[in-house]
Amino acid sequence: MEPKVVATQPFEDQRPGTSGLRKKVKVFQQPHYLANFVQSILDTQKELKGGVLAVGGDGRFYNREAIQVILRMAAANGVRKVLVGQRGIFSTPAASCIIRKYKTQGGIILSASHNPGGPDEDFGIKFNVAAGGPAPENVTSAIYDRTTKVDRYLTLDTPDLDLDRLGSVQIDAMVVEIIDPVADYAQLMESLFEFSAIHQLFNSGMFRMRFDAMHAVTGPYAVEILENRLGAEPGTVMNGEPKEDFGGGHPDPNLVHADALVAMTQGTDGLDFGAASDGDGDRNMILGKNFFVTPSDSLAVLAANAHHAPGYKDGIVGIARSMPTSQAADRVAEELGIECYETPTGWKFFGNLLDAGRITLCGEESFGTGSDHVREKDGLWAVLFWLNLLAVRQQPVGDIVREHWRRFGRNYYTRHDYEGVDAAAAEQLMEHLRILLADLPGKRLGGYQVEYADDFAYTDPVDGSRADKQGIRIGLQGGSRIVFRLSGTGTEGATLRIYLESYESDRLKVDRETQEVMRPLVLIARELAQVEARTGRLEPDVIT
Ligand code: VG1
Ligand code: CO
Repeated sequence: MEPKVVATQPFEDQRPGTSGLRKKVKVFQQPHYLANFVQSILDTQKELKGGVLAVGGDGRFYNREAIQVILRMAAANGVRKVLVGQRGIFSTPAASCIIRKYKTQGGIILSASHNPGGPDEDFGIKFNVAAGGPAPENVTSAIYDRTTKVDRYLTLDTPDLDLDRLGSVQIDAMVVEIIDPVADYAQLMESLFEFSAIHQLFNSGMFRMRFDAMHAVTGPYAVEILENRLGAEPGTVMNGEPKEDFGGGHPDPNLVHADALVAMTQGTDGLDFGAASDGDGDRNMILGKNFFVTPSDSLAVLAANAHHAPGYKDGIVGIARSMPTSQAADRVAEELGIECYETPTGWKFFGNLLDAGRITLCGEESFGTGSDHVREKDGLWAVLFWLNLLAVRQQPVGDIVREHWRRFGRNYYTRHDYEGVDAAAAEQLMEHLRILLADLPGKRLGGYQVEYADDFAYTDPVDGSRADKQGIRIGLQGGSRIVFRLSGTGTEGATLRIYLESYESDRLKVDRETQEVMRPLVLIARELAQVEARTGRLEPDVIT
């Protein structure tokens, strides 16, 4: 069949952010908008021609339509074969698993992650490379450059495919294989964790848990793994039915948006364990009875206990954390005598370190934890890792973390988000801070001496590539830090993130209330950045 050549014009706003291109659904629904971006991927990623591509998404509104567009364009552009998740579903970590396992030349993931879904909400698309991870900066730049010039795209006049039926079909010369989105991923999880020990824990009659899939993509994965394979009682997975609008909720696993789950872990009758994942299944929240594990602590605890899980029994080679993530993991790395890397925000920066075998574990403060088993952060993986740990150590979540603090000290940590701020005002606030930087070192802020202040820049130790302007970092004496960044995933206005960290080495002072401990730093940060004057906001919208 001859491809149909459609004339088009560039859109000016197709630069990928922290994790792909994210816009309102209405933006994606404009004629040619999605097609332009997909053609730009196909034009720049030459190995896709004659190669294999994985395609799937988090099931949100517009997922199915987008997949049909991508399939026709892939066929018209000479892709040999596409692996598609049944019903158009792949969680982000499962997509990474599929790309690696079947050695595809890359994958297209459709998701706006933790952002809400529905006709008036968000959609997103990103390209993952053959190693399974999000495209690195040079690839996203090439795709973006192409979007500024693209003047035609190729497609075919073929009917929609039935995405619900497993098996192989063809679009012209291209094979489309519709596969079970869960099986390969579940098998990978079985190879990493001690399923028999977790099974026993679930059947001990002494352990009660819930997993909140938030009506997002992890529902079918969690039901298969936790209930079917590990024998958790039916109903352990709540909100397990993926919905196009996530049931009207915000599929973001944190104390604010997963409040129903949080409530179930509280009180004398609280659950022993609660966990949740986000829209596309790459984030995780871990709760114990009356206990919230910060993502930064979670990374550190998993690193210190990795040898308890079969997949990591020989130990870990190194750790990486994104810059705003607390330095709790650094202390574990130091004790283990392994390297700890500090990278810019976004999982794409971990790819080279993982590929080069320099790190085994990595994580971000934004509820992201992962390892070299795939090239994305992985929500259910983190949950299973914790369950493995609980099964082996036979201790409550809170005890494990408190023990960790007594051993390593505690990095008190909080993030304050100001959402939907005027974009120009947010840029000016950052600019104002940049101007202050040079004079800060040596000065006193509140009771703290400033040790360093910079706009974080990163040189990748593997390929030497450089990323500038990755956030304002102010290091205070004693290991405390204030970090300012603007979000690169939002679709409306700007989101200002203020990350605060305070280190406590005194073993007797590690059980205090976080917001109370952080109060002085919060005030310093607000004053320094002139938050109220510049944004009109007295308090943040979300505190995590
Ligand atoms: C946020 C988080 C970042 C994460 C990114 C993608 O980015 O801060 O740590 O990697 O979301 O997460 P930003 O630019 O808004 O701060 V998600 O679960 O896509 O997948
Ligand atoms: Co996500």
